Amino acid sequence: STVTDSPEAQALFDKVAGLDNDAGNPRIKQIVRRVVADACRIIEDLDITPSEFWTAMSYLTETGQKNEFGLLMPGIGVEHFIDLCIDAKERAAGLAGGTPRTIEGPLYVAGAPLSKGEARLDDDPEDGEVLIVEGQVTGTDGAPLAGAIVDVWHANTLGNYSVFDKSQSTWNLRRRIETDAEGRYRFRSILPKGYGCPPEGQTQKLLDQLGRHGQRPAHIHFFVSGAGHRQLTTQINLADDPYVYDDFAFGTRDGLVVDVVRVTDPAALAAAGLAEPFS
Ligand code: MBD
Ligand code: FE
Repeated sequence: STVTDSPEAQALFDKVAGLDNDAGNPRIKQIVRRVVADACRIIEDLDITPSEFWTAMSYLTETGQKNEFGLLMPGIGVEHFIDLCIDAKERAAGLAGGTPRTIEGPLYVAGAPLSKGEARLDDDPEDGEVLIVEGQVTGTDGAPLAGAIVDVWHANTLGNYSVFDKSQSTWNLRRRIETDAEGRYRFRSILPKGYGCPPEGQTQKLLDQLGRHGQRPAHIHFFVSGAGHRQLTTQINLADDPYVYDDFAFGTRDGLVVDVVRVTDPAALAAAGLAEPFS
């Protein structure tokens, strides 16, 4: 028998979670009871020493100080695990189909400039390749969705995101685009580079201990929302990136890998209506 399962420990967990009072929030009590009991079971099972315990406390304290919890969770697969849970729930509810969802990540900022049909995302001049993306939003039934909002954000050519990277303008590479009557949208931007964890950060420090890298492939994030529809959180991952199937955040999924088609022939550009890429 284990210490964790002893009446004394179980009574301790109940008391910790306030199960002997009528105040507070029942959901929080349920979660805290479980988190504390499971953490204590780990301490017992893995024979965690006081020294290891305090090392972990320092690690977590510094993770908060450096604002890296949002990066650590995808790095340890927890954010992707939430995708798997949502997938399973939707399957069970008969809600199959549509573009796969994948992780949001820690770098979304609400309130990007909104435009109709198309947008140009690159506010800051950069020595990047011009990128044109176009698409059509439909329901899972395939019917086009007019007036849907495509909220898009991605990194610059150094793999950095505006707002978090203070050297960029506030909304650089972040926009919301409302789909047209056929559910279509398009945008002009620059081809992003993949993101890498800060080399001196807490997430990378843990990844080093696991013998892992902290790189993501080049990718573009999307929230897609339309009246009467569930919001989609997804990304496209660029096929020619060496990390496309080796993402430290486990965000690459079947159906979300896209080829970059490089167009250099002026005639082909004109034929595609891109001789003068829109602004
Ligand atoms: C990113 O750009 C990202 O999308 C995720 C999930 C984690 C870190 C950086
Ligand atoms: Fe990202």
